[in-house]
Amino acid sequence: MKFNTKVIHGGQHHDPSTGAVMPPVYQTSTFVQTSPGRPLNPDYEYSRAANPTRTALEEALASIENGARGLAFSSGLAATDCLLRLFKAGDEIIAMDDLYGGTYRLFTRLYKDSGIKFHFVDMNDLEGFQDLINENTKLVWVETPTNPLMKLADIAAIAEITKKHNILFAVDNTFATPYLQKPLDLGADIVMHSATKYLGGHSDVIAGALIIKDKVLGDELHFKQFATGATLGPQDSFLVLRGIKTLHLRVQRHCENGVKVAEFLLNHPKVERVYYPGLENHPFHEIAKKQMIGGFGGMVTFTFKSGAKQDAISFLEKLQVFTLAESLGGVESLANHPALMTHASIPEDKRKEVGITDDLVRLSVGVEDAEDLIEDLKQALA
Ligand code: P1T
Repeated sequence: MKFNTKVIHGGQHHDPSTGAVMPPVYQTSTFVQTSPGRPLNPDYEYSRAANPTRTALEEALASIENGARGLAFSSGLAATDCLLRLFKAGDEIIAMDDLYGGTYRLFTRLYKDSGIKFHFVDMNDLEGFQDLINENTKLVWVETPTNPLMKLADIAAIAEITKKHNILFAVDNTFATPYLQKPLDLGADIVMHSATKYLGGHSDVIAGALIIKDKVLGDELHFKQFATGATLGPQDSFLVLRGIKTLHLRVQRHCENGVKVAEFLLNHPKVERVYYPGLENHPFHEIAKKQMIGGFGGMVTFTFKSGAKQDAISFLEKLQVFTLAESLGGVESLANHPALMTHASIPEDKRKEVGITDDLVRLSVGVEDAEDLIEDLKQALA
């Protein structure tokens, strides 16, 4: 089945009891047993373990990412947290040096006393990255493109190294979506999503996902999910499943508008630097062309010639079509100031070190008419 068919039919079955075309929202916490320990339907006894609406979503997730098992969580961070439960004191994790602020906070603050050692490295320095690998290294974690600096990591090249050393390799595929990039096909073991973003697509749900290539590892993670409990409820599972059905159409338009916005900003006299992997001058454009198939997404980040924080703030306050808000990947265009908003949990010196400056603005370009978006940017930059 091709991707555009999978988003609609992948892993989906008509409801067996009613023939409903869409899976009903099974708003139930528990399921009937005919005898102790013998549920009426052997797949369902309690919704923390499994719920049919969540199953429908999980099967769709596995289908669109080409994995053996999908798991749906109550947030992207809950999905990442569940993955981290595979590791113990003494283990080491190598992560990319530009990550969503909440992921960085989870790694550096929540897991500070866990005994797990985190390294944050430039994943494009493959030699430096390999030098860090030792017998305790258990996981490599990348976001590509990264939030907010749009750095890329070469998934196939990293997978070759992790395979050689028998290390798990996880990719946060939130920005690219499986429409543009399929990490499991490129050699990764696990894909993570903030399904709050493009998969849901309508800014109306907080959700997360893990998609695992290997069934045995998928089952182990399902056990951890069931035993800790950060599962996605039936109503939210329904919303993400509905979002996925138009993922291909939405992402196409996000990409078209993303290019137009990036090119407009590139030629604007007040703009210093535009971070968009589709631009030829983007430092990782060649990797983007290799692993992002069909477009470069709808996320665009830029800085001001003046370098002034106040210019970024005034611009954000003047926007009218773009909404100033955290999050991304919805149909509506959003704008964000990473240093004061989504990445404020990263200490200032670390932010500066990676390039999250006070004049940096991140745009999630939506699916509105591109002319209206550009007019809005023009008036806010004036
Ligand atoms: O918010 P949540 O669903 O828990 O997902 C966390 C997360 C993980 N990975 C990436 C790349 C993300 O962008 C996020 C969430 N990001 C935002 C809320 C934001 O505005 O950047």
